[in-house]
This record gives sequence, C-alpha cells and structure tokens, in this order.
Amino acid sequence: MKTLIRSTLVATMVALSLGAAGSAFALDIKPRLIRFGYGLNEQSNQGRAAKVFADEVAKASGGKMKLRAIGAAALGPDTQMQQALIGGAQEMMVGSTATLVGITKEMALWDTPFLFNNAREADAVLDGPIGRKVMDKLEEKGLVGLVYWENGFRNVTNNARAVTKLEDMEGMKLRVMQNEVFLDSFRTLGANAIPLPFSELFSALETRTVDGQENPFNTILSSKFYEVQKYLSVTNHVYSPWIVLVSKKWWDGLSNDEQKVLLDAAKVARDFERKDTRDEAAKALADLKAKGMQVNDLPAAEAERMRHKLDGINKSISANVGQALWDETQAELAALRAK
Ligand code: TK8
Repeated sequence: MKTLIRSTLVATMVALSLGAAGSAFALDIKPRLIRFGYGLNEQSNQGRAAKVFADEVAKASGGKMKLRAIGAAALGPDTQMQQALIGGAQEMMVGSTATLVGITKEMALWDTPFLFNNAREADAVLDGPIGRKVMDKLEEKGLVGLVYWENGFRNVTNNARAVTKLEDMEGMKLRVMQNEVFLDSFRTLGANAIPLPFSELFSALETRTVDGQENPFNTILSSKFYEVQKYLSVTNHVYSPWIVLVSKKWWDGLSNDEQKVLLDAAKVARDFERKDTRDEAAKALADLKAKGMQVNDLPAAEAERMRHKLDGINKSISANVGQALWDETQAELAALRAK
C-alpha cells in the first residue's frame, strides 16, 4: 500500500513537472548529439584530443550535450566533412587548415613555407588577432572556427633517397594536401607533387603510386607510414595547424550556453592537444628510428636554399590572402622575434 502511494505520488510529480515545463523540458532530457569527425586514427594525437574534447563537453553540459568523436576519416576526408558541415548534415570536425583554402582563401596564409620558426610563434599568431581574423572569414561560407590545434612541423618521408639538399627533391613523386600552395611549393622545389586526400595516402605509399609524403613525426608514427617508407628527412618546411570547425547552420540554432560549452571545451582540448603533441613528437622520432627509418636533418644552408627558391610562392600567397593581412603577419612575427 505504502509503495503504491509512493509510486503514484512520483508519477503525479513527474506529470506535473512535465506539464509545467512543457515541451522544452521534454527536449532537454534528450542529449544533443554532435558528430565530431577527424581524419587520423584513435591512437593518434588527434584521436587523444578528440576524446578529451568529448569528455569535456559531457562534463561541462552535465550530459546534455553528447559529442561523438568519429576518427579514421569514417565520415570522409577533410574536404567531404567540410561540405557536410556547410550543408548541415554533420555538426563538427577537426582537420587541416590547408584543405580549407578552396573555401576560404585566407587560410593559405598558414601554408606559407617556413612561416613560423617554432611553436611559440605559431601559438602567438594563431591565438592572436591574426588567427581570429582568418578564422572569422569562414562564417560567410557556412563554417564557424573555434580554435586551432597543432598538427605540427612537416617533414618529408620517401622511398627514393634521403633529402639532404634541394636537388634531392627533383622528380620525387610526392603526395601533397589538396591545395594550390602545397602543389606549387613542391613543384617549385622540383618534385612531382600529387594531391591526394589523407585517407588514401597509406595505400598510395604501399602500392608505390607515390614515392613519398610529408607530415609531422606524430602522424608518420600513428599512421604507420614507417611500414612503407624508408627515409625520413627533417625539413620542418612548414607548420601545419588543425582547426576545430562547426557547421554554422547548426551553431546558429544553439543557445548561448551551449555555444559556450563547446568553445570552452575546445580550448581545454586545444591546450591538452598542443602539450601532448609536443611531448609525443620527440618520442615519435625516436620510435621511428627504432622502427628502422633512416633519419637525417636537412642542413640549415639547404633549408635556406629551399626558402629562397620559394620566394615566388610567398608573393602569390600574399596576393591571394591580401597584402594587408600578409604585412600584418610579417610585422607580428618581427615583433615576436625582437622580444
Ligand atoms: C588528417 C589530415 C592530416 C594532414 C594531411 O585528416 O592531410 O597530410 O596533415 O593531418 O588533415
């Protein structure tokens, strides 16, 4: 009898609160599902940070928002996910800024060869007003950029020879990201540059469709490129950012609180990701050596020759992103270097 009364009471209370709060309450109890796609596998720096991001979103929203991290390009390569975000068929992703250049030309700024000398410069510019300005350009195209993560400084791997001088690039069949700046840069250096989505890269290397590719140490390790590549030449030819993107269509339908949860969580994940990526990079290099890759440094004088050879690329980048943005970036870097 007692139990019956209690359960009737509870039922009445639930019915009352549902009635009082109306349909908004009924909607609230169903967590908002967010598909967050990325290209690398779960055991990568990208995968680890995606998990931190998901945990943080769950915690900060009290379980009302549920971010599902979906890796290994299961939702498609970067360019396909970007289109899904624009169309509103997918909510979020993290990927290379380089694959966004076809959508927002200012993103090409980050592809400038040898733009940043170190991570400190990259963080300062990306997290400062210039990084913000470039990110804001996405909105008119249907995307919202939240934060930049670190992909890292890129290095060349291949099966033909160690790259010890500019001439070693000659005729190398090298996979590059799908972007005019990367294509032009490597063609200028003499390589036979071939644009391919990242998700097709391992098999292209394995089947010798291409001789080589370029990516940071962490990715060369997590994507097991050491299984199909012999030489790793430390060229550090460009710093690659990743960017956390949201579908603007979907973002505009969120409450301010929900937007804040995502932005704050993206920042927490960014700080984790940069630290993890930097901690792991040195270990990854040692691991790659242990796995038998032949590693060499590109001498500074040769890097300088490459940089010089690429002068023309810088001119076309500055024309494309706008001279004012280019000048502002150079001034900011000069100020950072003077410190
Ligand atoms: C992962 C890519 C990757 C990038 C590339 O989807 O394509 O080489 O470095 O990180 O964005």
